[in-house]
Amino acid sequence: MEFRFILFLFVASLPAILSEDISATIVVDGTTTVAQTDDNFVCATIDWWPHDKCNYNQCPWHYSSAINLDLSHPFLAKAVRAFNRLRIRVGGSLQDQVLYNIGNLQSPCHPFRKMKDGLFGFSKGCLRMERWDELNHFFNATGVILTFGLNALYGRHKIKKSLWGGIWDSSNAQDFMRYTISKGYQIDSWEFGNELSGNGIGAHVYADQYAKDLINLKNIIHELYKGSQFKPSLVAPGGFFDQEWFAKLLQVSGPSILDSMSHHIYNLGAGVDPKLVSKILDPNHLNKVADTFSNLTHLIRRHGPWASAWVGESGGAYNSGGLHVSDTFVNSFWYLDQLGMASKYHTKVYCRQTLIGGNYGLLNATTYVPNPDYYSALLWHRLMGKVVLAVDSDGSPFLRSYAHCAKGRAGVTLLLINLSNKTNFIMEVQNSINLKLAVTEQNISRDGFVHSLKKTFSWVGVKSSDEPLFREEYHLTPKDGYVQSHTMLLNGIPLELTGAGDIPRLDLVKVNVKSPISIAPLSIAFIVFPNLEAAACG
Ligand SMILES: *[C@@H]1O[C@H](CO)[C@@H](O)[C@H](O)[C@H]1NC(C)=O
Ligand SMILES: *[C@@H]1O[C@H](CO)[C@@H](O)[C@H](O)[C@H]1NC(C)=O
Ligand SMILES: *[C@@H]1O[C@H](CO)[C@@H](O)[C@H](O)[C@H]1NC(C)=O
Ligand SMILES: *[C@@H]1O[C@H](CO)[C@@H](O)[C@H](O)[C@H]1NC(C)=O
Ligand SMILES: *[C@@H]1O[C@H](CO)[C@@H](O)[C@H](O)[C@H]1NC(C)=O
Ligand SMILES: CC(=O)N[C@H]1CO[C@H](CO)[C@@H](O)[C@@H]1O
Repeated sequence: MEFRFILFLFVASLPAILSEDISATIVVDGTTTVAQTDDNFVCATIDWWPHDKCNYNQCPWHYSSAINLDLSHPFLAKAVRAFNRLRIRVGGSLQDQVLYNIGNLQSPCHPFRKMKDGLFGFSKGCLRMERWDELNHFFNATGVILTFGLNALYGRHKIKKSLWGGIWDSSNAQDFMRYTISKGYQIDSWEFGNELSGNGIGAHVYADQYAKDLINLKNIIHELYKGSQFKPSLVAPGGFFDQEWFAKLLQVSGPSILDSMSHHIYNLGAGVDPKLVSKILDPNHLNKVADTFSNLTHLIRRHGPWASAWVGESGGAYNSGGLHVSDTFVNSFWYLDQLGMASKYHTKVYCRQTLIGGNYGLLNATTYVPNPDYYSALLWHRLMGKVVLAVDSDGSPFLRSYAHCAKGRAGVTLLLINLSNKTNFIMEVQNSINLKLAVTEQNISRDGFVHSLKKTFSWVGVKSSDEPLFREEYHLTPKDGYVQSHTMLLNGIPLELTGAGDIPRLDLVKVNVKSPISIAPLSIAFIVFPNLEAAACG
């Protein structure tokens, strides 16, 4: 027997300049699982860029790379620990020039240096094992779930322009993995290569060769982890989606080689683009990338149903992000919308470029103080469970809505994003009388209809219907109403580190469930309905 639970929200838009009220409905279907993310969907990256990586006369990386990040900075550990378990991916453009200082490596162990004809303008760089130890101690102490991106160009040579050929030489990576295992360092997944797919960014490799190298790497992982309880998964290619190249990679590598297909997203344009803010607030622009998600979903279903989809790196604006955009409140419209959209399209993990470094860091690269998106990530992580529910909205495209089962408890969490600078969206949570309408529209059989009436609005753990029920609201707005503020307000209170450098509490506001929900212009809200019993959230 199917019980349908439907959360029926009536939306009335109240434009500041009084004209007609527009009313619409948002329907959350609590009976159907649209998709499921990984338990640890939110992920952030640590890159390899040295302090002298510059774009547009800015050098926003400072000392934030895997090689020189200050791991003893108290804000860093606190920011990571606040997630309980944060997924981190170590990788980025220079990944395919990293040497591991272990085993028979013949080259001296130098850091990255500027080099005119080097890939991305830098020489090869080297990771000392002492530093690798430090990183792992940090990851272990802060509960990090680690994806490490391996150098996939090692042993290859440039054939012409950006095309690289030859077989991947696994020796240095093998020695590195062997060392990692001998130390007992937990690696969740090994990723192979960075942005070498399709036409590549700095370099590219043909998909059939890449696929053969993946088979080799899978065998190596299998061998090296023979005695281990946990076997890391294999993730690739960590590049931009290219239909033909991605399909070929799955076809040639074959069943069960690749566990996750990772792709990168920079859908806002260059960091210096003066239109960044207007693109972020434009629903049509935000929607464009849905095509990539959708195509990847179909491609995996068709050519490699054993693999899942990951966003391995996504920073919004490329070339280190946009100053006073990526690091300010307005970026959360893009970021949270991305998390919502990616989950709907079966993405298991979404890695934000970066945890720290560039203009798009969740943490400021010099002060290690969280930027607004840090809090958006944390709220998502704490409130949005892994089951994605269907949301139907016939309202304004400026009001974007996503619904998941609540995290770690009963109920449903809604994410509502108001891109409009002039419309206040008022929603009424309808009672069971109005629900009847919704159910009728769903064409449910007579028998189902009776049951659904009883079940549609079933509040968990409530004996008396007179007892007031609450929902929990988290409203995010920019300080002083300025969308490019570096400070985000939660329910009107600035989110700032405490005097001791701790992440502040993320305090909710309790609201009677029958009162209307109001989403102010240019604001974002998470609304938790802890008492809603949705079948899909069982
Ligand atoms: C990680 O930390 C746990 C407890 O904090 C400890 O038991 C374990 O040995 C550590 N593992 C490594 C590889 O450092
Ligand atoms: C998605 O697939 C459609 C149909 O094959 C194609 O027209 C479109 O260009 C693809 N988009 C992307 C981003 O791959
Ligand atoms: C980091 O913080 C410093 C000091 O507050 C500020 O000057 C700088 O603009 C911030 N960087 C970014 C990218 O927000
Ligand atoms: C809203 O945004 C539009 C387009 O950016 C702008 O022209 C208009 O002045 C803004 N209105 C308000 C009330 O801020
Ligand atoms: C419900 O009924 C309408 C009109 O009769 C029809 O167009 C629609 O396809 C039906 N939906 C379902 C899910 O059966
Ligand atoms: C329907 C509505 O309110 N549209 C407005 C949404 O906000 C954008 C910019 O923030 C305006 O340009 C629209 O007119």
